[in-house]
Amino acid sequence: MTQETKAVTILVPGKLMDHAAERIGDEFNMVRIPRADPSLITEELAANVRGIAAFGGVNAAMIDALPRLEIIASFGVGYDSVDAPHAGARGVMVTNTPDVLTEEVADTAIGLLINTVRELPRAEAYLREGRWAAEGPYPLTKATLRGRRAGIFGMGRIGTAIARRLEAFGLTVAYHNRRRVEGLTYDYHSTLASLALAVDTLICVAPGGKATEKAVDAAVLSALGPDGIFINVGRGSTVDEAALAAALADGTILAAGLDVFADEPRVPQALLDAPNATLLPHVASASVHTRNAMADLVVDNLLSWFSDGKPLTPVPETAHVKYRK
Ligand code: NAP
Ligand code: 8YV
Repeated sequence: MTQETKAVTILVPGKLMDHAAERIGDEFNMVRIPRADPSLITEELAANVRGIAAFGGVNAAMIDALPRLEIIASFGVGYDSVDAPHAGARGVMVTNTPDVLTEEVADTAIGLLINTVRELPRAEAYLREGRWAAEGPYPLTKATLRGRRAGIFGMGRIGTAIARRLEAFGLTVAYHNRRRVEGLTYDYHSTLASLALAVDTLICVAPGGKATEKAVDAAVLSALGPDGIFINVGRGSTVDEAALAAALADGTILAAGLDVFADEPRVPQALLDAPNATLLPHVASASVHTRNAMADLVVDNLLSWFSDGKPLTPVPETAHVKYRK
């Protein structure tokens, strides 16, 4: 703890992991409010807050309500709920938590893929319901991983970690990004539709936000085809959920595995009702080990900014923001 940072007021709107809150309380003058709502900003907060540690969204109005704000340290690698372009225009630095969760999220993506393809959660429910003893073996699964062609939508840090695992499982890998990744030998597709046509297993790990909104739509699902498996560990906003529910119901695709939804924690009834959907409550990074590492990176970004004058993991939209020293 330094005298310098102890005088700095950090606002924590809404919930934040205890591990992060304890460290922020030790190192800074931490103030908590129930949510990131500009109507909760008193004159005193407006005069003093220089940093935000955010688990959830921070919009333009919230940024504008804090004239002395210098940095928003966001919890999570995806920061679509933070208005980073507005922060950048206001000279406010935004940081996220890349890398420390990459392998965990990739592990979960593979687990979700296998659960979806081989119906393991349904097979376990069958056993627990006493049906194995009463009715005999669980039916053979229609799908297998064997011979599958995987396509990754969002071949970044996590996409690459998923691709490595898929290769080890014997699947072929192709991908779609806005730009080809130099040095990567997987087949590149300049459109999502072309990728979906070329593969039977589409894994979305692209960021949310306007640029990807409902990118996985009826046409993409139809291109994936009747043997198609769709996995989403990116953001729910990237999928047209009504089109997905319809595609699962009418056999346009075979099955889906989803960790993320457009309006969390609300999950559309049509997806809850779909027996061929495997659903998780946004848990891809949710181990104590990895969430603690993410929490540490949130606090370390604040400490680095206020002690050394620079962020550790700035997001591209605020890369131009002048460092403090
Ligand atoms: P990353 O390294 O920045 O990778 C993102 C990839 O998506 C990049 O390769 C990027 O390539 C591509 N991309 C971005 N915008 C695109 C667009 N409009 N169209 C096509 N491709 C696009 O990020 P990461 O660390 O791998 O994380 C990826 C995302 O995973 C996060 O943003 C977050 O939403 C999600 N996530 C979810 C969980 C969870 O709990 N389920 C956990 C962690 C992360 P180009 O720039 O060339 O397009
Ligand atoms: C977290 C995530 O669950 O890092 C991300 O982008 O989606 C997850 O790791 C989320 O950030 C918690 O708010």
